[in-house]
Amino acid sequence: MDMKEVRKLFPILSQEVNGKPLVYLDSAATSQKPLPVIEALDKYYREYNSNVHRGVHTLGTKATDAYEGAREKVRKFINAKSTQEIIFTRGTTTALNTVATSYARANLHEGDEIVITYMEHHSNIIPWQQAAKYTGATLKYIPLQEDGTISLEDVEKTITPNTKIVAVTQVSNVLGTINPVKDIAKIAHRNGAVVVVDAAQSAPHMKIDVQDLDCDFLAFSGHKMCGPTGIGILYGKKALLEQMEPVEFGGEMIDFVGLYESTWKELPWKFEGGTPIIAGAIGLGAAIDFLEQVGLENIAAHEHELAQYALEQLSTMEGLTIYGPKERAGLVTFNIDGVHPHDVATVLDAEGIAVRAGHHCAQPLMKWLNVSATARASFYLYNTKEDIDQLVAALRKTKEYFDHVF
Ligand code: 7TS
Repeated sequence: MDMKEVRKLFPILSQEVNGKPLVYLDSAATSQKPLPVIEALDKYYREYNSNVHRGVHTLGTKATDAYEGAREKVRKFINAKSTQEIIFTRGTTTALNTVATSYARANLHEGDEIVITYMEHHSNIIPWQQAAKYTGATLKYIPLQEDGTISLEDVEKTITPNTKIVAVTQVSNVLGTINPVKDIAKIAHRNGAVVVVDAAQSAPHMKIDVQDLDCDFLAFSGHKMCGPTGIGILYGKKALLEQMEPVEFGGEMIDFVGLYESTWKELPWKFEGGTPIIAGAIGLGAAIDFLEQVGLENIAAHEHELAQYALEQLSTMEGLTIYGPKERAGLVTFNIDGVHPHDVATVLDAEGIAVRAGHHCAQPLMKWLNVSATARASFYLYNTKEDIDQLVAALRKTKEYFDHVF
């Protein structure tokens, strides 16, 4: 599918903001939604809204089929062996917390190590800090090289036979760094550790094969990949999920409830307490169909071209610092000398351009970069080179304005 045609499927993009055509460059925070996803949600609520796994009535059966059908789409999307390994969660944050609460607390002890990197999102830092506090384990960081990548040498040095968990992002939401997760998994496994992959910024943009990566757990969010908010995925190897205790207890997740003891349903439902995220899962299923129709390879190639074009254009601007390596995913994080990124984002907004400014939920990385905040432009399948031209022109204007005024 031609990307110009793909863009037309996103109704929100054809509006004006502050009198200018909207240029949406904040997809790393959340992506926009295409018509097939909006229509799938609309159809569910109009035609077969019902709770799942309970009644035998027709709408209930339709909703259950759609909900479980979405699970199979996710399974195929990441090439998991079984739908029992696919747990619907509220998002990446909930998925990572499930592993840190259930797996880590039961399996870690004093003297054990949890290894993460300096480029993690807070969602892949704080659950491990908490797990370390609870179990007496130590949290260790794989250092970054000057360009914002990690070297396998440093991975080898940081992971030891005491390491029980290695949790790493596949793509940095700030630097755009793409981490060698498969190699990291090999090193972790050689030392007897399990590997948790934060795929929040990779699953929307590149083909993921959990069997090829050989990761033990993997987490991602629907809302960053054209799906609705409030739905995400925890993938886990069946053997590990089977030995884990649920985190939430209540309806839907039980097999038998006695007065003082209860037993759980089999996987994956033992981790899905309460009425599940039915519309969210159906919307995510539609998003996966859509992304696969466009082709993950095409999306990755398109974004690579945009990122390289943006780097080329922005590196011609004096007084602009770009963070992260040259070979990167589809986002560019930067600062203009002497201008606070919030001011940059405010001026860009007046031009109809949406970028993110702040610490991007990565304060340890901000510390490493020696900044308090940055601006970030992030791209997705609907962005164009013209969007980047608009960004560059608006940034030149911003710079001239602040050079002139201050
Ligand atoms: N991990 C990474 C790498 C992320 O980029 C994000 C969200 C999360 C985890 C958390 O995902 P959630 O869906 O559970 O919130 N990242 C961003 C961002 O970069 N700007 O806004 C949200």
